[in-house]
Amino acid sequence: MVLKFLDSDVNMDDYIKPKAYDLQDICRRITTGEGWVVLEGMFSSQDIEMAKERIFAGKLTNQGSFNNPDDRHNNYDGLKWGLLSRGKIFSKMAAHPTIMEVSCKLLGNKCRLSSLAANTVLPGMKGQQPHLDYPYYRHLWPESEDCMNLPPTHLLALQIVTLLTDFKPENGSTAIVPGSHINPKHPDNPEEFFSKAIQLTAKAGDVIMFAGPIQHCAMANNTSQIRCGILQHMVPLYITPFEDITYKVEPENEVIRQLLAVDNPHPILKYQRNNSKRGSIASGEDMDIKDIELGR
Ligand SMILES: O=C(O)CCC(=O)C(=O)O
Repeated sequence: MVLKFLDSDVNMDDYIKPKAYDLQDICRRITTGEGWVVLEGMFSSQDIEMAKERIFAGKLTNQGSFNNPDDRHNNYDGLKWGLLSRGKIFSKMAAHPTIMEVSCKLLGNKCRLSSLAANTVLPGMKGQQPHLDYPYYRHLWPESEDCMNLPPTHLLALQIVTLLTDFKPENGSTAIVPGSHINPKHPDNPEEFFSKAIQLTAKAGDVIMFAGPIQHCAMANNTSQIRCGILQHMVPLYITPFEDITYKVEPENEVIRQLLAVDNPHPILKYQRNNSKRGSIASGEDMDIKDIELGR
């Protein structure tokens, strides 16, 4: 397929600030408020066109295979992963200064990208299993009840959806349960989820942000047009990213370096065994004076 736009057509400097932008209010609404916000008009129609033609070049096949009960929503057919290696436009979108500002405020100044995927709900497609986002998967946590009850201001993930088409209830816009990120619980009972959920409405070029532990899912598309958004999952530097996003990606600039955590020194090698000696620590055989203690 011949693309209309090349990487050289991407302008990394013409970012648009969303309408009525108030950083403090956005952060309050995502954490102690209802858990979500819509930021209007952040991407031009040309940026959207560039992203769409790359997402729809080739087949829409999800290469994931996720089998944990809390992870099965990732088997959804509309998901296309590895966007950073599919064109510069995706780096531009992920590095939007407003996305970075809100992410840094909520997750720390060195927060990183955890995953960048597109989610398309084709006409006639069913919705996704209601879920919470990584790392709020039960198999990653102690088994005790309420173990995920961090204060809502201590977020471990922010989900950012950049809309490439309008989102409305008829075409499968995201459903969320307002306030469910405060004392997070998995939506094991779909009936309860659907009775409390609202569906978000926003336009192509807008950005939806919500707290990772909020109950949510993509819904069924009952129209004849596609519904598509980019899912940008951001986490603090100390969380292992969900997706391996670094392969084949050359950081374009400092912001992309931050997103990929290229300069993160951890884990640091602090102690190195002398290779010639293979004793075990338990047996005390490793007390070789030649072992190297590495500096701080
Ligand atoms: O596409 C959407 O509306 C939400 C997608 C989502 O929640 C996910 O894949 O984790």
